[in-house]
Amino acid sequence: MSFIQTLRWFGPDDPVTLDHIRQAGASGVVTALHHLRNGDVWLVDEIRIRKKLIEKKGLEWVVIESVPVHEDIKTRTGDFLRHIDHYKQTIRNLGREGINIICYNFMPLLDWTRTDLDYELHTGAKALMFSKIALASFDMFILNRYQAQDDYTDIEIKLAQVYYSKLDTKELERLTKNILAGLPGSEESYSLKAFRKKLRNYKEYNDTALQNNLLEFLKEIIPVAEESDVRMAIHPDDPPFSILGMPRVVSTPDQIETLLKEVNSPSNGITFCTGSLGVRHENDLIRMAREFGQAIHFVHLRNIQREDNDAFIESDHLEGDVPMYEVAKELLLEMHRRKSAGMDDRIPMRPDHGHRLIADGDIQVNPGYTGIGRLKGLAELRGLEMGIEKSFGS
Ligand code: DNO
Repeated sequence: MSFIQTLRWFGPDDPVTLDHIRQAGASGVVTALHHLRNGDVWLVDEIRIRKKLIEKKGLEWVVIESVPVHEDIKTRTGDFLRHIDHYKQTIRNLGREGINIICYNFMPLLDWTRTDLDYELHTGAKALMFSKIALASFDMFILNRYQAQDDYTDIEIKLAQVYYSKLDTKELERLTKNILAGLPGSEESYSLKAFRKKLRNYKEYNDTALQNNLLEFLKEIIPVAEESDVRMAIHPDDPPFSILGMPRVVSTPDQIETLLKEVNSPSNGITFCTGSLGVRHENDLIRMAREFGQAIHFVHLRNIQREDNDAFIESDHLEGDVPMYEVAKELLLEMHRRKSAGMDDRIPMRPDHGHRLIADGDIQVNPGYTGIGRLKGLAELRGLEMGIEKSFGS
């Protein structure tokens, strides 16, 4: 029993091409129509053209990552009803074209966030990292968010002051860009001024208020996904704690349990992203993989090394604080369970992110989405999977 091995592709402009993906040994592609505006309906013709392009290379488009959720839906303001209708139509169109897994997220304003995209590891390879202290100095001294200090401890404030005082203009611009310009896959980017304005929309929001809006959204779209034979797979918050005063809804087992229970359906599930969920040391990933097994429609395998002051470095796939062997074993057992129950058994998996290695530095790749770094991650995970399977006697 094996994962469907996939790699993410950012479309025809991605320097890591479909040919590269095939050479890495993946059979599946994870992509989205990134050229569309957030909120547009994905038309059948456009989906079909993209699908043909992938199939011509002998690959299969197995997961959409992501159909972005419009900000109006997250705050249930403005044009949210129209946007929900559009979202439903996109689900129907994707189902019609036989693409049955949709990854999405419900993070306010920013998708995934890192503060350093060039962190040098002891090997000389480059990794992505997140530092809460760097984020705090951006928050308090660059963004100048009102009452931002209230969200940090005295020690964090002091460390952030020191961090900020050492930044030169270039580093300051880079930090701002890393946070606001949008990492690959985030369909939004902001200037400081625009971001300040948007942030006001979340002033009154705590986690529960945003969770209610997520549940309302799910109640609307999940019946459509069921009819269309589509499985929705919400991606956890990354990082899995509040940043810049914004609420979080998919960071803990309780939050995941609520969203699965309140809208109970085989079409309502999750993307099990070990790198995102693993940042919270109290998240027991082995247990979560077991307990949420049935609802896991898509897997991102990535490792992280937790550092002091809520920082983390994206480590090698098999090294770090995520117990990758045990987690992979649980997920493989889940696929065996599905098979014995006569169900659709194989879960698509992608090695999430890769280091910048060897020739990765020669081309302008999307941060985290290197060719060689991800190929290494995939190869290691493939070996891990084979070892576990052999130990099962399969
Ligand atoms: C980062 C990714 C995110 C993720 C979206 C899902 O590398 O895991 O871009 O795809 O948040 O909607």
